[in-house]
Amino acid sequence: MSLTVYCPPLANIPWEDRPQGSHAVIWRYSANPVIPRNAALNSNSIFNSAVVPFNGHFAGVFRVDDTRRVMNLRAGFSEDGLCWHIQAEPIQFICEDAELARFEHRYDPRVCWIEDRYYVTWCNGYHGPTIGVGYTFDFRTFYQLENAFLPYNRNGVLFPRKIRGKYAMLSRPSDRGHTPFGDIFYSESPDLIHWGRHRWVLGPFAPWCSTKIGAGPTPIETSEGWLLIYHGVITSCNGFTYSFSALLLDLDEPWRVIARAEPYLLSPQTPYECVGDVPNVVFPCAALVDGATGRMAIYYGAADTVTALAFAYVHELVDWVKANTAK
Ligand code: BMA
Repeated sequence: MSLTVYCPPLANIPWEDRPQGSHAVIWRYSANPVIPRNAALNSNSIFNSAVVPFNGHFAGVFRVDDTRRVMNLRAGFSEDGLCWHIQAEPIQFICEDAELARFEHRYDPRVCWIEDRYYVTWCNGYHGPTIGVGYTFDFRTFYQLENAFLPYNRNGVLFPRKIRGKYAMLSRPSDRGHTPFGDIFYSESPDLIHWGRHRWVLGPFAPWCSTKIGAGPTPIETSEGWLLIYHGVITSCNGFTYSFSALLLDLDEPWRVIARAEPYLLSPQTPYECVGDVPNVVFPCAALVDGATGRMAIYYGAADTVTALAFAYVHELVDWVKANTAK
């Protein structure tokens, strides 16, 4: 069956062909890391960040930990999705409630175009981590809405359209620290303020993700279901190792998993993934898609230090998920 990818064309998607002789379903950018740790003023590290098409080029919200090791978000712009200009100052969200706007920490942003604007979700410190929600039209002025959930929660990822008439979000309830558990849940909202009808989606199921899992980039709509890339964690005697894989969710009832691959898709294996402030981490937060060709450019944080890029085709990834799902 031929797959339909419900995404607009993106002819200028960053892209590199699969290396000669390789049959891999995903391959790394040869010039990784695409964003080095010191690509912004006073940055200790730039990782776990979200990019989207913007005005014929690209824009994004970046996790920049500064040289004080304060975790915050900065906007950035790029002509080609490869060379990024990341702002010297963190985003100042405009928020009606000073209590809500007070800063504890902000990290791991996702950006999702819905209807008429770019929504940003992130891990927002409010007496512990929870899901911050905001929006922007131009990546210059940002507005902050209510937190989606009570603490503690992380990895809030919006769907790019309403489902059954409601906004929809995946999230991962957690604890205050380096959470040693974690399942993905689905929630819906009439207004992006009030969230409910929570449904369990998936928990750890294979050794590579036996500690916890969490949604990654905005889900990609296809005729076979929502293609979701997500991270999973295994605990070894040396701590956590973060890999990522992919699964398919039902289009109308996205808490129902149609297929999920047993193996990981990409695990930390290169020096920039294995060595850094937190070794052995690949953490995807964004995927650009060219609806015309199915090309994907997946942006992921590597070793909590730099941002890396990998390429795939949506239709090959969907086939791979289905072929690697346990019968
Ligand atoms: C998670 C988050 C991510 C980070 C990962 C690995 O709990 O803090 O930002 O990449 O741990 O350290």
